[in-house]
Amino acid sequence: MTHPMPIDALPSMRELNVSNHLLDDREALAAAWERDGYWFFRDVLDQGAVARLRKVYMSVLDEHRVARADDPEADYTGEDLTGFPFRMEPLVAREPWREFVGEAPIHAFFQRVLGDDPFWIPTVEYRATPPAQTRERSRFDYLHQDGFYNKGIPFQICWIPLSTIDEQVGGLALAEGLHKGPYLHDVNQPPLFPIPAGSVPDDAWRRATYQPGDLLMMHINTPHSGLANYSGRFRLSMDIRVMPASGHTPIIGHLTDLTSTSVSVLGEDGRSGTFRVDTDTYCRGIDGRKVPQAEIPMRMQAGDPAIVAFEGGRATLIRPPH
Ligand SMILES: O=C(O)CCC(=O)C(=O)O
Ligand SMILES: [Fe+2]
Repeated sequence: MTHPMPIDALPSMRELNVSNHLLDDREALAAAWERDGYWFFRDVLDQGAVARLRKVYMSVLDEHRVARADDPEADYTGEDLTGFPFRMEPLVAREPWREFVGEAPIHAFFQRVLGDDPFWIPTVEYRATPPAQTRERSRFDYLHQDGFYNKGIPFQICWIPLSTIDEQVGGLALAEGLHKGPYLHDVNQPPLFPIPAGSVPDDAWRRATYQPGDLLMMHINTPHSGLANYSGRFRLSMDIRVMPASGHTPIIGHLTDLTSTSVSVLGEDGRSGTFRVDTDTYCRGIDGRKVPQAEIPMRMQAGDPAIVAFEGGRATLIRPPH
């Protein structure tokens, strides 16, 4: 098993660099991004918008009686977690991220930081993580680089805490400056290609005590991992993915045709295309596993919602939106 650091090493982990003072200086922002592979901004997201999003999470926790809707700490009540929607499926269906990014001050902040209109990739995770049931596993949930599983979409990950996430609660740790490649994932271990233990030097790890209003933006190839929750509270966060609208955006819509050598897609924005599929095309389900080329038409079909990324005439990625 991947076990990048001893379980008790979090206290010695260095803090993330804070980039608030670089806002509105595009060159300085770009230099920090190039050096670190992330920007961490303190208290930049409208507190009202964050609170409204958090309220949606809390209503699900309250319904399952695992926390009280009005509890700012989101303390776990101890109620049985059988039947608790660990992937927050009710939110996946309801898509509260759309309302969130549509709030004027949130939209304005992303325009400011991107220097362009935001183009949102609908790959969103709502995380309401209860206290860990065991401390026998590594504190690191799953070390990965999003880029390995999302080839050809140069998005930036936006990791958004919705409650105080201190060292006990865990949250997220990343490896600073390791986004420049090569991928750390082991290409010889299909279908998930895990990162081998020891790939990230211990002194590269960074974390922070996250607060509502903070925003961590990561390069698509920055190695990172969620951290097991060792507190008595829920860990509440959302991660969403953004690109500048003028960038090389993927087509997001529905498949119109799919064989093991070709994919056609019609986008919600009216764009469409037909692209070559080859052994390097990463076709995946929501779990990230790569589908062998010959099996692709058995896994997805015309009519399915999909994101298709491409380079020239070749599809680099075919995946469901979530
Ligand atoms: O929040 C987590 O536990 C993991 C987050 C993550 O992998 C991401 O934001 O891409
Ligand atoms: Fe990730």
